[in-house]
Parts: sequence; C-alpha cells; structure tokens
Amino acid sequence: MKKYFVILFASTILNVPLNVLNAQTGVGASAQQYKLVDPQATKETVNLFKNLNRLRSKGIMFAHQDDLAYGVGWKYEPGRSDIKDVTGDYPAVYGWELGHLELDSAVNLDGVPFGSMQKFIREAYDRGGVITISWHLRNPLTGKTAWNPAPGTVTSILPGGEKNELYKRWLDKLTGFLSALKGSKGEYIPVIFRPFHELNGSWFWWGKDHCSPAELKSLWEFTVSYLRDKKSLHHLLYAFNTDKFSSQEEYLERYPGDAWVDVIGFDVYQRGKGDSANRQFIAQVQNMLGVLELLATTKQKIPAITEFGFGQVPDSLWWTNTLWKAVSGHKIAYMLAWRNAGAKAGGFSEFYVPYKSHASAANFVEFYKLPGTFFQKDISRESIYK
Ligand code: BMA
Repeated sequence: MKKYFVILFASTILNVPLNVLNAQTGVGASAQQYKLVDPQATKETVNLFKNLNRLRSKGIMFAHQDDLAYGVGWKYEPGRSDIKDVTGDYPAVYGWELGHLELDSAVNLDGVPFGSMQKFIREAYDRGGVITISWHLRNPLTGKTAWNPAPGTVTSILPGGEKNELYKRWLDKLTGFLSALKGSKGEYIPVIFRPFHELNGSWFWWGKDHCSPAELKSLWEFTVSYLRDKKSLHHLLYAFNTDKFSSQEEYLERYPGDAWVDVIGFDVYQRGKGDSANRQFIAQVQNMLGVLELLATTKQKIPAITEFGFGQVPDSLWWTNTLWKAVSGHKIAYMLAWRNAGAKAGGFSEFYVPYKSHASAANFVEFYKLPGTFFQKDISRESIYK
C-alpha cells in the first residue's frame, strides 16, 4: 500500500504516467494494462503474461506434452522426463491434456490419471515452470471422439441448442479440475488454456468444414464467458491456435477477436525427410512466424508455436540444422513438442523429442545449450509469476 502511494505521488510530481512507473517498480502489473481477456486475472496470471512477453525477446521456452508422466520405454517414474534424461534439465513449459475429463473418467484419453496430472502440474509450478492445457473433448452431439465431426455439433451446444446443458456440465467438470490447481500459498496456478485447437483443419468436430466462422466465434465466446463470468475462474490465459496456414487472412478467419484471446499460435509438424523437406519446413515456419509476430505486436498478444514435431525425429541433426533455423530470430514465447507416447498399439512408436539413446540426443544437447533456448533452469531464475 505504502509503496503504491509513493508511486502515485511520484507520478503526480514528475508527470510520469502511472503504468510506466509501475512497470519500472514491478508494482501493480494489472490485467487492464496488458488487456487480458480476464480483467480480474490473478496477480500470478498477469505476471505470467507480462514475463512471457518480456522473455520472448530473449529466447524461446521449450515445452513438452506429458513430459513428467511417461517417455519412450517408461511410465510414471517420479522425477523422470525424457528431456531430463538427455539434457539434465526439464522443459520450461509443460503441456497436459484433458480429453475424457468430460466422461468423469479417472484417466485421460491417453491413460494419464487426472490426479497424477494435478500433482505433476503443482510440481512443475513449484520450480517455476509454465503450464498449458489442451482438451480433445468428445463430440457432445454423437458421444463419439473429438475426431468424429457431425453436422450441427457446434450449434447444438450453443445456448438454445439441445446439447447446451450437457456442454455446460462438461465445463463444470473442467472448472473442477482447474480450480483444484493451487500453489503452496493457496494461490491458483495459472494455466494457458488452449481449447478448440487446429480449428482451420477439419479433423475435429469444431473444425473448418463443420461450422461457420460465426459459429466458432460464438462457441469461443460462450466458453470463455462461462468459465470467467459464471464459474469465476481467474487464473487462465486463453490460447487461440490454428494448424498450418498460408496467409494472415486465413489465420484470422476464425479469430474470435482481441478481447477473447491472450496467446496466439499455430501447430506445425514436419512430415517428409531429407534436405528439401527440411528446407520446406524452415520456409513454411518462417512465413507463419512472420504473420504471427506481426499480429502479436499489433494486437499485444503472446505468440507461440502451440504444437510441433517431426515424428520419431529421423534426422540426427534436426534440432540445430532445421528446427533452430526455422525459429531463431523470431520473438515467440514458447514452442511445444508433442508427446513421447512410445510404443502404441500395432507396434508404432510415437515420440517427438529424443530419449537417451536416440540418434538425435547429442544434437538436442547442442540445441539445449544455445543461449536462445530456455529450459527449466533458465526459467526458474526469472521468477515468472512475480
Ligand atoms: C494425438 C496422438 C494421440 C493422442 C492425442 C491426444 O496427436 O498423440 O495418440 O491421443 O494426440 O493427446
């Protein structure tokens, strides 16, 4: 309080705008100042936004989906992480997935127990890590998976639709999960929530061919308003993300508007192997990042690569020779590598970061050592919730 009055006094005497003094003293970073979706966002949430924005001019945080739960050849070993096995350090950002929470299942669609997930989230937050959450929620109209589009699904869950009540019950379950995330002082753990991802593709029920831009925007607004205004959740940053895109116009086609989004991103995967595929990936990512950064600057949003990967990383130098060439020099906050599921049914192994004996592990260590890549130790030093 006292400090605030000193600043107020200085502001009046020196005729310096309050927000400039506040920024310099670290007092009172507010949701209004950063134009967050949630004007009542908690202090830790505002600070997370502020620090993601500050740090993006210094380096890119490395993120990994389900990092602490399992890796290639192991599951639920306390403290273990494939990233840590290879580098000695954890990622800076941790991605988690809530599919099947809506079914009251004890485990998510990939078998991760929701209780363990909450413990992993607290553990990562305690060492200063960042949390982002996606949700491959089932199709509320058909009851089938997120990958089961059916005409009319989106309108069915909007107000007046036959499944609106069901969707609200699902959002209540989501609220239950999110409101259980608390730090040691009882404060809520901020979460970058990333609903309806890859919405310019057509593989999910909320995808491009299955609803109009206006319907998607209504769904987005309804969801955010419900969580923020009805359920009073104030520890979320909202991430909007597309799949690959080729122009700003395409990127913004389904953008719900600046008042509804805090983080903007896209998902991108390399598919082909070899020099020409690498060059194509670099060019494609650079083009998309150009659009994203411009939008982030004009709209005052946080830009990020919300998912990426090269399945099984079949190129031992990919990290420094391709990925780093694609992203270096770009001021994005983080990039999230998808999950190291390991062996799946049918014998196929799914992973996007190296495990200890993988051929790209040595190159990943080089990538880790670059001054422009941030992992857990870099981020812990920055106290991003303060
Ligand atoms: C996909 C794959 C699936 C998984 C889904 C949701 O890309 O990894 O195996 O079920 O994400 O996590």
